[in-house]
Amino acid sequence: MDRRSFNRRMLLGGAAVATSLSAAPEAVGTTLRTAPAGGRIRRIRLYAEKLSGGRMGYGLQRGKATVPGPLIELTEGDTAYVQLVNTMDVPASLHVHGLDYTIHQDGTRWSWSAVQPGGTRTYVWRTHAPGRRADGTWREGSAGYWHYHDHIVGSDHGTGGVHKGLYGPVIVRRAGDILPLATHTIVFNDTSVNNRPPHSGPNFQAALGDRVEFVMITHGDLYHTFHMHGHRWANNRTGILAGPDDRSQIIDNRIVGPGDSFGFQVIAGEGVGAGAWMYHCHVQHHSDKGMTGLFLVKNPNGTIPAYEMHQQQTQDQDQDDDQDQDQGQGQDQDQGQNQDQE
Ligand SMILES: [Cu+2]
Repeated sequence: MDRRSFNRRMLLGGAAVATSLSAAPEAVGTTLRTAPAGGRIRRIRLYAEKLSGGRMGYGLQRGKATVPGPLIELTEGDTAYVQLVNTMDVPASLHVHGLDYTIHQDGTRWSWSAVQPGGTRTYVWRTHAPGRRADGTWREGSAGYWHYHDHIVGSDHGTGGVHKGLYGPVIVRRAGDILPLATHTIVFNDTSVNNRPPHSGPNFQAALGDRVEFVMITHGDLYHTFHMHGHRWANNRTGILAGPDDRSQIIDNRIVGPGDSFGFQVIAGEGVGAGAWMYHCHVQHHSDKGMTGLFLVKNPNGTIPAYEMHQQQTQDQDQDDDQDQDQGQGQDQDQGQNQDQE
């Protein structure tokens, strides 16, 4: 063995040893995927549809609407042409937070940007990178965890549409942002999570060590505190520390109110291991009412410590509660928020 290959082997061996000391390492040699440069044109069609149980939802295909609606993922510099097809018998719209749009894309009755029953309308959402203004001040970029929702159904503020499920997540990334393996959306809407029956999740599955992203949105009339067990994140734009000098506060609980949205990434089970990790609203009478779900982190052999107890408890509650058969029993309900909208 020559000197050079010897050194390389030592380096690789050293890295492997160092990594194995942490409980849930990302794979050695894994190259993190990052957001590409922006500037793309994205064409997305969204269908607004009536769903069972009095719900309404947005979907990427006719007959496939979900609550929450599909994730729309952009990079700063991208432009999205979002065509809304209203299959319902009432006017509806699309109003987005955080992005750039003209008054004619506002999605309100006053801006004439609602969509009549059976009609379609294309909303143009633009995004921009940060930069210096002509006056020397710094202009923020569009990057962030945002959301869209109806602004028409039931009232001039879309109170009925939002209440019934017409909402969804938007992520605008900055070029170079770290991309997760999966993204899940949690919406506190009054005392429901994602308009589901109480005590029925949604639950989200991951393998130990996966990089998982959560988008957390709040709607309705109530304030909440979002808490996740066993995991923490940085209270900044990405939820990730930029480096050793990043002074962002590290939290595992965040107060949220109607119209709020934020997001973060975790390494599933990092430092704590696999398990049925709860997330819930920490306002006690909200969590007791069922604003709770599970982040199911699997061991390599597929086991999820403490999951059996939760399943048993859920069955007990299902027998106690009035039976809402509409949305199933809430187990393994990954909302599948990882679609590609190309
Ligand atoms: Cu709450």
